[in-house]
Amino acid sequence: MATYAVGDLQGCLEPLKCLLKQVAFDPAIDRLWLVGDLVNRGPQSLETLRFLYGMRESLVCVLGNHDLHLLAAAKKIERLKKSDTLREIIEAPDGPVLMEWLRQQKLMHYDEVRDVAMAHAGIPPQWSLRRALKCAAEVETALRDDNLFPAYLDGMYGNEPAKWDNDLKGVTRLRVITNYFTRMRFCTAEGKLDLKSKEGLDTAPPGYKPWFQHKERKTRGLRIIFGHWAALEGNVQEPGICALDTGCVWGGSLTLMNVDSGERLSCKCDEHGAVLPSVAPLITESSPVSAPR
Ligand SMILES: [Mn+2]
Repeated sequence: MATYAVGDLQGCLEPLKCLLKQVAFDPAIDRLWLVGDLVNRGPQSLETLRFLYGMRESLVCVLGNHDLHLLAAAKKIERLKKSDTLREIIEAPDGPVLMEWLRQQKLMHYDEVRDVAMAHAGIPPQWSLRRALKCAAEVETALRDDNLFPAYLDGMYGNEPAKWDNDLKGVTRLRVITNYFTRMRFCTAEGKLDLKSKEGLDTAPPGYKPWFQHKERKTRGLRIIFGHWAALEGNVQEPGICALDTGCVWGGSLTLMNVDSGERLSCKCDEHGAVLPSVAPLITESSPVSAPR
């Protein structure tokens, strides 16, 4: 029995299958954690969702910005962009079932036994684990509630307010929480977000840092698995922080990590997010299992 975490799939089903085969993944006993952004931009968004739904009992999944965008587009709350590859899901006969399943997923996962958390973009520095779980639960409740769901999606888009305040109410409050968990890269120590910069660690706007680099970060010591930030290429030298988005859909690779050993396996992809047939998956690196407390 093993537990693995995999980076942003974005509809890249073949690289996922390739990695699961490499570790002889057995859905009956093994577990797969997904950092979110299961769909969009890549070649097989619908097939990816179908595949995952078929093994849903073996999954732990947190939602990413692209997953939420799919739910909003399906409700006609947000229009599809030219680069979106989500129409096939929205128009599929089983689309409603797949999206209903997606809607039940979390914004943040915490494994008490391992003391490991997972969120698509990360956890803002000013939040403790407790606060983060509470905030994630607020959005998860809205997602699952038939009455709150449309209003939540309708109010979800936007970069403001840039910073958390416990006095925030309604969809504004849910929007900030969603931006932290699904879109964050750079922020200030107080958690003020910059949602425009998307490049590497050295491109922080003045006064901003990657969310995990703030010295005062309240989740220091907690292991955190995240995706979303392809420009990091999976390289973060921060104890306990595991970056898994290695840009599969952009001609990078898909990364699978054994949650307990930290061992990583990568599958190289072409610019369409398909497996490069001549390149065998490689064990690329190990990262420390436990962070200093
Ligand atoms: Mn993302």
